[in-house]
Amino acid sequence: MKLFPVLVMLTACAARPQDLSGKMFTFPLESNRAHVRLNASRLDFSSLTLCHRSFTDLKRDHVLFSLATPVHSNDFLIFWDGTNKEIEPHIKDRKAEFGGRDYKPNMWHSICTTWDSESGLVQIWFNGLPSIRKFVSTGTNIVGPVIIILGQEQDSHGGGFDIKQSFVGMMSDVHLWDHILSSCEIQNYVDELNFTPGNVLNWSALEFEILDKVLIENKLMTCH
Ligand SMILES: *[C@@H]1O[C@H](CO)[C@@H](O)[C@H](O)[C@H]1NC(C)=O
Ligand SMILES: *[C@@H]1O[C@H](CO)[C@@H](O)[C@H](O)[C@H]1NC(C)=O
Ligand SMILES: [Ca+2]
Repeated sequence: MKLFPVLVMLTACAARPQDLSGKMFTFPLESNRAHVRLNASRLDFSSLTLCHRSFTDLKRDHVLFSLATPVHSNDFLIFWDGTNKEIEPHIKDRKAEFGGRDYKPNMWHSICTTWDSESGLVQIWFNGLPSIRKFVSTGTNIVGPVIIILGQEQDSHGGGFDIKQSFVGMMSDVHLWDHILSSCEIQNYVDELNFTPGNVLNWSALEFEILDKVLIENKLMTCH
């Protein structure tokens, strides 16, 4: 009896875009299986901006966003390195390291990452504060049959998950654009004001599939 609505919801998830405004994905346990697979509306990027909010109490390494192609399993990866305490955007299997960020446990953090293939520069905006711009990879687009996964880090195209890099916690407001946002647009995202949703991944019209134990819950956790 209790199973029935869950099954209906899972079928609906895979079938058509859902408006996840005010909602979050909850990844409630450490595993090498639980993840969400997102469908992107484009498969060729000469530049991009990714924004997301996450909440965790993990102290170890963990993934925040994993985009793989058959050629590069870390074609576009956002990773927290728990040993060196730095946020690492990986692009085309090369990484940039951003240390000195106040990545406190048990609170929401918004992270936006921009990259463009012409300059090869990557920059992060951590809770709205911009980093320096670092060179990571230039020349070629991120292109191909992309597989985008939340909750697990891909060491191969769509697989190769490592429980010790899995994400446990909550994730929300994932947007991906095929261009670099202005600093004002990023600030609007960070402050949860009006902004143009991602044209590649749109949290208000998200196509996704949940595999194993990931829940959709309301994000509001404070009393108003
Ligand atoms: C999403 O992608 C999967 C394969 O990755 C595909 O089977 C599914 O039909 C796609 N869903 C939508 C709504 O496009
Ligand atoms: C995002 O989804 C919302 C809700 O469906 C829609 O109104 C909006 O046009 C979409 N934005 C983009 C850029 O696709
Ligand atoms: Ca890995």
